[in-house]
Amino acid sequence: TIQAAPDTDVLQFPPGFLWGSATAAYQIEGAAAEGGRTPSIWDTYSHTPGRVLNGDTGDVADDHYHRFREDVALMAQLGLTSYRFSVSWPRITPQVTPDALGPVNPEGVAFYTELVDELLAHGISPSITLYHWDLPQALEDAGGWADRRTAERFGEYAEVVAAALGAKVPLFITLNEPWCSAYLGYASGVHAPGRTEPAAALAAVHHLNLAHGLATAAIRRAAPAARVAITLNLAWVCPEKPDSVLDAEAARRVDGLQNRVFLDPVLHGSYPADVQADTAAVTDWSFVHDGDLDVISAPIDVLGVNYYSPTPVRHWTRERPKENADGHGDGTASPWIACDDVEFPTQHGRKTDMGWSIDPRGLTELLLRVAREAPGLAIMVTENGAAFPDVVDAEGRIVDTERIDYLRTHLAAVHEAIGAGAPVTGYYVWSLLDNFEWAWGYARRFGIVHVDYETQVRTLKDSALFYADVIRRNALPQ
Ligand code: PNW
Repeated sequence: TIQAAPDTDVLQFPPGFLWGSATAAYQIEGAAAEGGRTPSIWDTYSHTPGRVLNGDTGDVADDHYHRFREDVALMAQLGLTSYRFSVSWPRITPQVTPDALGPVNPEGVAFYTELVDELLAHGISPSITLYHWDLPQALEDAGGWADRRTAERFGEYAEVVAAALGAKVPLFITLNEPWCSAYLGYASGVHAPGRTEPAAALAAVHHLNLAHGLATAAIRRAAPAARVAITLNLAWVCPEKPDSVLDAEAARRVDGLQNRVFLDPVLHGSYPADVQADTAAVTDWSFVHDGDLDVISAPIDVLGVNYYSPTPVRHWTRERPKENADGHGDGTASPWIACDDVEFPTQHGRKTDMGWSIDPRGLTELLLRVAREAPGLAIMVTENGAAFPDVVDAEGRIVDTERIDYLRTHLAAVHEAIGAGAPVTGYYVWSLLDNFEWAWGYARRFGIVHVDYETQVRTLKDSALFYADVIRRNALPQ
């Protein structure tokens, strides 16, 4: 007879741990020109030839705008206790200009109200991201995130959403991954709006931080019961040779630009002096006004951490050709400002379909770092997951064993961080559905639920069944 596995083989999660999945408006909604919505920078970018693989756009995406009830039913079937989604700013205030928010669009508010009500009716707790990259195009036309007024209008938009939904929504996340918005949008140009202007990218960093601070104040006013978070894609920076002074210097630079330039103002009310000094030739940082850091450092309730892959770094010397492991240095612009002497060595070993290497230790390390740096602040893993090509068996089942393995090892990493004292209160798989993967269009699939883009039929992958089992047990079976 087979013996039951002893309890010690099971990694139990804390009671009340939130089990979720995450999506973003432009990646799933479609209905780009419906419900009073006006174009965002991602509409413009994806409709510009050569920007997105295969010319894909978010015009239809997963048609979630029309199918959200079916999608919430899927979430309920999986047993999700929370769902993280984003609100599309150009649905809420489609006539926004740099100087005025403009009227609130009742159709936009109605869509998200119906979605929230549907979630609550199924016992699923909504977590709203206010900005997941779909900036109204009219704001970009006036300078976008390089212009301070974008942050001011964002604060007003946040107040509208918080006033409309704050009584029903326990968690508002101001921004998703400002690193991507600033550096991929304004320095390397591989994301919308596709600009390659390092000075604008650093101004964008500050205006995104300011937008977070202004939105935090707005949510406190309009939805005093809600909790406030920001989601950062922090890097687990690994110097190639830990005892090399030059590699350590490369690591400091990358840590500054990706982690500390966002963590320090929010948690400590200051910008890292070394980052300001390193980038002095690019900008004088005069976009930071008196009082801004007080706004930005208003207390938050939760820090959201998105983690996919480690970041190995080393010093680059002109004596050897530079590696292109970050997809840059090949004629396209780099997202790494003032980092000519830094490179990202190619890693060996398993990789996802994005070419991102797999190392769950980074998730444990990042959660523990945040726990040390912000004692007592709750942490959520607001995104973690992997793209892999579909493996379909003879019965048509999607046997995504590699994704299950990725989720299993990363959940074990979260469990380890909790055991070591990190107050992690929830985990969201990226993503619920296959969706518009930005510059990669529909050619990369992150979903635990498969989407057939011809028919819009949704099919649970094996990873969805695995995740449902984890949720049911509130534990990771070994
Ligand atoms: C995140 N990088 O994006 C986003 O929050 C999601 O919308 C996205 O679908 C998911 O991760 C998977 O890509 C990132 O180049 C995009 O380092 C690019 C990078 C990091 C995160």
